[in-house]
Amino acid sequence: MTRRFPDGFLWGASTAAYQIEGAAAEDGRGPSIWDKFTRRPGAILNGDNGDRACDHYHRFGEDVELMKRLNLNAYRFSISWSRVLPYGAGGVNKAGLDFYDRLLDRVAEAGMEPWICLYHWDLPQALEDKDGWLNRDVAGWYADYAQLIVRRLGDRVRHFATFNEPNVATFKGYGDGEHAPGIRGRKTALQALHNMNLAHGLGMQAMRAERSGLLLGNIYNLHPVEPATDRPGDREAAEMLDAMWNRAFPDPQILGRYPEALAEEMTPYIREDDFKIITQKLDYFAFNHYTRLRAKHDSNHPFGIAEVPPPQNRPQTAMGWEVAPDAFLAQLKEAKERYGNLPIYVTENGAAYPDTVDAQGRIKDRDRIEYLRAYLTAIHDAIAAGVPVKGYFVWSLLDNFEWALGYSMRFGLVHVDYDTLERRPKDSFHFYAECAGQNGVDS
Ligand code: IFM
Repeated sequence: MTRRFPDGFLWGASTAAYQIEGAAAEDGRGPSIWDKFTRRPGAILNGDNGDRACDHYHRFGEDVELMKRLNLNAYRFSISWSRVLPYGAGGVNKAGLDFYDRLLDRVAEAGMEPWICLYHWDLPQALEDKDGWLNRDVAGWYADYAQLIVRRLGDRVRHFATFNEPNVATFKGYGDGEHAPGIRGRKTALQALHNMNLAHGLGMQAMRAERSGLLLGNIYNLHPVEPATDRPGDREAAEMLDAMWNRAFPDPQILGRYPEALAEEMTPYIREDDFKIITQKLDYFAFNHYTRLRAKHDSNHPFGIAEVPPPQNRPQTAMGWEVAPDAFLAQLKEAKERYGNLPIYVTENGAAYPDTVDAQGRIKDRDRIEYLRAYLTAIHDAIAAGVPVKGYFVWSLLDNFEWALGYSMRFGLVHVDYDTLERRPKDSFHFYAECAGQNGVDS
């Protein structure tokens, strides 16, 4: 049976600059924190980096053609801040802006609506050299950058998102140190978190001052959390993970307060009127979702948390993430209940599996197809239950650089041969093209 989605539903794909663009030192791009972090011995699996990635910078025309074949009506990508502002502030790199012009023109020709995310984790290294997200001034630098992008690209783009998964950028970048810039600490994570919230608020104000009629939001990262056992330590760890992972950004930005588990500890960072800046009206509620999380107590972690893998009898992806469409449905319902009746967009969802190219050159990624089918069915169920889901963006169009895991994890609908850079649609590509084409999922 085909479950049809409401008319006008958005079928998209998401990517991120550092993960696909490559051309790291071309046409005046400045280094970002990921260019530096990937040089740290042991930081990235196999010593991989994004210098060349999928070479999307030169092959974007071919990639937009692939999106056309997918029947997409939306494409979400991020801007590399250091490509347009090599020093983070001042000194605009015209060649960098020109690249995004060319990309947007192609996206428009292909009949897709562009969604721009301003920050997908790649802070200019020049700003990190001034303490990056630990320096309150970063909020102003970010707002200037946001304004520049809207000034230059806002005539062709309506949807802008201030951040992608700010929780990951702070807690992995400045908390457990597994992501750039690789800082480990509790206070550093909290300081970065507050400064990122401030940047969101100032960025929203700057974009609205620059242009009217934009549709603005932030892209959260929401995953229901369970304690690994009933022990008090594990319950506390789950509560803290829920606060940090799920609530630390949408709560202040929409509800005007930090979650209870963090509230007291946040007070040293909050100045008078900060919440007036942070709590801006959002035009949509966007979030990324992949799985359900389990937490236990770990005294070596800055926040006392260790993530626990799913029980062995549960299906899981190559990332070790449980396939749990029931958790997704619960998350969709909770988003509506907790944050009000904003239009909801799922801006990332997908799965990594160890794909292989067979002798006929085909990639039979049945697991990924079944994952997508189950998660799209959950969206259909959510809509039937009154949750206003307006669009879905698969992660990802292409296999790409999966941060600390380098190129070992393949999330794409399109296989990328990292030696030749040849793109090869997987079976899931055809599945998703059919869903987008018929505005529905067969289940
Ligand atoms: O690759 C990432 C992406 O950059 C952010 N969301 C999760 C994806 C898979 O880990």
